[in-house]
Amino acid sequence: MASNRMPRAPHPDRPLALLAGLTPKQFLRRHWQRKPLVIRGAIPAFVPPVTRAALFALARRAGVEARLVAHDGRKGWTLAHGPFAKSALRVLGGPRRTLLVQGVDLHDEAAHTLLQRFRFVPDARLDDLMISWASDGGGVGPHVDSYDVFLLQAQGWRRWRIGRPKDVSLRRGVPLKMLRRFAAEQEHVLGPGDMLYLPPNWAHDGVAVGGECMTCSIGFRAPRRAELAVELAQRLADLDAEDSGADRPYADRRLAATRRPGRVPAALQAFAVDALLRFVTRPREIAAALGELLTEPKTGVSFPHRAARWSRGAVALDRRTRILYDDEHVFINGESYRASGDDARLMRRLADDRCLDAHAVRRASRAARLLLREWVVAGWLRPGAPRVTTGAGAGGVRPAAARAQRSRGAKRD
Ligand SMILES: [Mn+2]
Repeated sequence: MASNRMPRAPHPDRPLALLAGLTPKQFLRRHWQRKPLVIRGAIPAFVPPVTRAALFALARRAGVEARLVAHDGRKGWTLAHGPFAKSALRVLGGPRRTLLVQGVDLHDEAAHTLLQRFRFVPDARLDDLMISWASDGGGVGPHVDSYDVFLLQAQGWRRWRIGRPKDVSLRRGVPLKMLRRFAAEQEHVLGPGDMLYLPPNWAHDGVAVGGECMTCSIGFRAPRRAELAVELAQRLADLDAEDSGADRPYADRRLAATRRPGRVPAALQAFAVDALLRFVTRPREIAAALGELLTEPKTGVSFPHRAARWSRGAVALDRRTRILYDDEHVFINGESYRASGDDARLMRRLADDRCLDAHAVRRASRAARLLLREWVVAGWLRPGAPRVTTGAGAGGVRPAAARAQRSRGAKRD
């Protein structure tokens, strides 16, 4: 990634080293949600998006989701949640320790750039980049996740033991979700630039071997049916609450005197069914609510407002901005806009490329430019071309420099 523009979403029919020479289309057909894939040299000469020092610094920051896992002979497994004091991170100096930092892509431009390589999967499915650092022998024990994941080895070596669990019962008395019994079907030792794809519900146990290591987890999200239904219904209910005509209470003007006061009136049962039906028979509003829900910024994310100097010229989305679209709407950071014609095409391009060049902006309608300006002021959009960093530290350190930094890092903090 030597170019200074944001990498475009990979072409579905182009073979990728990232997918062991498969095209995204082939990978999705053969492996996605079906079977694991081990990819040697997925990213040759891979430079980790952050250094160990930068990762540890993130774990100390408020608003960053971090966990520390230790496995000691006497104390067994222990788990602590961040943000961590500098002194708390000293335990990482011992063996069998793991530091997990969630959502690194929200905090680091190079991590965000790395995720762009996986955009052959829709953004609506992409969750975040988690980075785990482990000292020798470190891991989080055998477990099962309900999501797809790419495990990209960033530095050092990790031994993965994987298999379909025959018994999903969990170990008791440990602070982490850990399988009671686990027999591996396959074992793979991954080095820098190697990657393992795992479908949901495959048991896995990864342990740092031959010293410390760092692993990037590219995780996906899949809403649960009931949870999604509740959230969508809530949003539709909020819409109805604004319109009293749409949210009339149950009425029974023809109520007959009863001798069985304990019985639920049939009319009230019908009213309940009708109440739910009125939610499910609004596909357009459901689509809008879904888009808003999917682009809701992650917890803890806030955007820096800036003065509206911008009126034309290239723009790029802030890495924390979530943007999606459907046939009728553009959704950005939890808000929906109706869009059609040329303006819709422009906004879709912004969503797919995460930037617009000066030429595209110049051709936009006045209304579209005003909207873009609003987003600049809100901090969702940045004037100028996209910033691209491809490695540890700000400004994209080249592989050689990063390696020097690594060997210098013998001191633990
Ligand atoms: Mn896992």
